[in-house]
Amino acid sequence: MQNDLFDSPASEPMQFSSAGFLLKQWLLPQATQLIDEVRNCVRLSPLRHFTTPGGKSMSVLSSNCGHYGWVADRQGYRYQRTDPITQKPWPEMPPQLAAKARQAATLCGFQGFAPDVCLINVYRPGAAMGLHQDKDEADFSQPIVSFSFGLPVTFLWGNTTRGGSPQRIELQHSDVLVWGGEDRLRYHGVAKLADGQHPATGNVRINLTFRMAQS
Ligand SMILES: O=C(O)CCC(=O)C(=O)O
Ligand SMILES: [Mn+2]
Repeated sequence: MQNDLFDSPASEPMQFSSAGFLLKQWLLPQATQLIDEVRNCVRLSPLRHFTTPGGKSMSVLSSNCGHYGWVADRQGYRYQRTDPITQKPWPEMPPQLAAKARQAATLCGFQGFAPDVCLINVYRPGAAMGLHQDKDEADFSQPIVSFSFGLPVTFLWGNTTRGGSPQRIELQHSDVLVWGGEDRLRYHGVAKLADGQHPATGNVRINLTFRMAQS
């Protein structure tokens, strides 16, 4: 990737896998505004630790905005229209967030991406996400678009089956990952977040994962 001087946003995606792309600092010009939009959403549907079907509390704090939200509980993993805490629909996906997700997908060669879910993940130091596949969506022909804000973290990029040592990708504030096609069901995760402070988010990392749950 040719990223120019002075840390300006990437104009070209960096391809790290057959159908996996990294847009370095691509959201930098809009980051403050986009983070404010996320803050508004979590005022309406608060951050919470989901419990896995196995009964473990996830270390990441989560919420959603959009037509659907991803939830986990003792019954399993699924998408639903209402927030189990508020019993109300999830907050509307802020149009500016949806537009940037769609634009990122297009830039990486995925046309027609219209996310109906934005899973909001907030990592505090010590939080991590184990290797998993995103496979609760109806249509795997649509990509995943993932925004990172705040503290840096190591993203783990595995294989389409469990096992092997994952590729490590350093993610920074305002980076975007897009993966789809033959890489859509890759195992991926996030290493434990190191302590730190970031001017945009304080001592957390915010991840937004845009998906099309229904085709
Ligand atoms: O935090 C990240 O970068 C990844 C999040 C993720 O993979 C997920 O929520 O499914
Ligand atoms: Mn995932």
